[in-house]
Amino acid sequence: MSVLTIIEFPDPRLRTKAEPVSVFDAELKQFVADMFETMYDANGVGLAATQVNVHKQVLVADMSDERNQPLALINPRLVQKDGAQVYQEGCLSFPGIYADVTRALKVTVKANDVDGNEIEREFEGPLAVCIQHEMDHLAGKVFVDYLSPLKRSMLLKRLEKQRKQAATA
Ligand code: GNR
Ligand code: NI
Repeated sequence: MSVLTIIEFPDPRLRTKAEPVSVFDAELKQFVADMFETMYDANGVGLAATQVNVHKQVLVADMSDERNQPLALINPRLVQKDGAQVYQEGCLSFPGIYADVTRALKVTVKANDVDGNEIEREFEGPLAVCIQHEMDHLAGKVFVDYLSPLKRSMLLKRLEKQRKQAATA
């Protein structure tokens, strides 16, 4: 097991589109275990493989307070979305930055589990936000892409400022 390095904006590798997984072997299971370890270590509620510079369609999530409901989706495909919700999002690739984003309230996703079985699941509320946020990462998209140019440049300046302060602290 290992904690992997999370890449941060504006690293251009965050724009890479992930490739589908076709081999469901022990190496994949080890990678998923490392992604969970990395997500829990960073106190995140989700993590996409893109964020650890692995460009395969793999995401993990756990929105439970007890951190005991791990969910791993391989090759996730959105098959239905309904309604809308606004949720304040953060991202491990944008430490300390938060912004309201509007997304679907409910999503139905087809995916593979770590053994390669086809699964279909419905997600609603905060977990649906998380799944959409992670699926965006796999497509090379990040949450600030949804903001107005003004709001985005404000937040990105804040990110720069926080980094400079952290460097001299
Ligand atoms: O830890 C995370 N928190 C979060 C909060 C609101 C909406 C989405 C997220 S996902 C984020 C972890 C992360 O960056 N996943 O890509
Ligand atoms: Ni993120």
